[in-house]
Amino acid sequence: MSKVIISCAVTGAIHTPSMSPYLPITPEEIARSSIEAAEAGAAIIHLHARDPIDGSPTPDPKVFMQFLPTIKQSTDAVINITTGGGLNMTVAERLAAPLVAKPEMCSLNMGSMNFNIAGAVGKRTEWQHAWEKPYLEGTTDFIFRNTFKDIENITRMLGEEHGTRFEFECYDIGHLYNLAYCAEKGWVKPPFFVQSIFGITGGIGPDVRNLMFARETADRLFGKDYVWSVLAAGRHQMSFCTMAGILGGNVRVGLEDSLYLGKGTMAQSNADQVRKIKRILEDLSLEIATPKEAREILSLKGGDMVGF
Ligand code: KMH
Ligand code: ZN
Repeated sequence: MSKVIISCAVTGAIHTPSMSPYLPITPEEIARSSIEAAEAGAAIIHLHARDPIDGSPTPDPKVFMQFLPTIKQSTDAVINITTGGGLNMTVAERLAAPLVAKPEMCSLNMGSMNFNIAGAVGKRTEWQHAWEKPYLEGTTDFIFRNTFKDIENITRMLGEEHGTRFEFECYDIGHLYNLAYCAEKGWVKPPFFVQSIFGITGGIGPDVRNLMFARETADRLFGKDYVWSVLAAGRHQMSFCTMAGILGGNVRVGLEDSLYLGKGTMAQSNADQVRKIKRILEDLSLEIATPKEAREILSLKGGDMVGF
């Protein structure tokens, strides 16, 4: 059993400011929350950016550059920047910051899909910002675009040209086959960091049999050429990460994927979620990978080989 890589996705583009007072919004909050998460044991920090005024997702490289150097100078964590961006961003917008930052890692979403987070509106009637409710409700009519041409372009523009490696976001079993296609085409090189995602409406559901099938399918398609990680949305986050650890996989937590620490308890920080999964994994006699070990496992280019 190799050591477990803990990723932490600190803010994302799914949850909106009104949903939690603990969601990092400003560059200072994103930087501080990332540093705390790294200090708590996260080897990889997955990052989106937000408009500091209204908390809406932004692709603006200038906003990313207000927190990337601070995180890099304060931790040894691997920085992983989203290419998924926020809902309704064009692919070109989504790539703007990664192309400036040239990070060690980026997310890469392995297929177009419906990406419905309208359920997050729930019974809420009070919203801090006018954009929040329509943003969420609009996702019932939203297609998250990730064509094979998009994927090829991203692997070329970031992978080939800047040595960026990828967290392959696989929301369904078919996305694993899409990754195998990309490997056959030579667009991507092993080891493949496969992030199996459960519980997004539009992707595969959070059923343990799906977790097992994803693991078994990835074994069949990639053999020793992949490193498996798991994230699950909302209330499934910790149980799926625990099962992933037991199955020899790695884990992703963070307020991007769940605002909770446990049933009815909001997470007051990303670090709280990192500490919780670290405690669970260590109680299972699993060891946690350092950023240095994560770089070795994932063949990353090194924390200084970046554009920030
Ligand atoms: N929001 C997560 C379910 C990305 O940023 O490119 C997947 C994700 C995608 O983090
Ligand atoms: Zn993300």
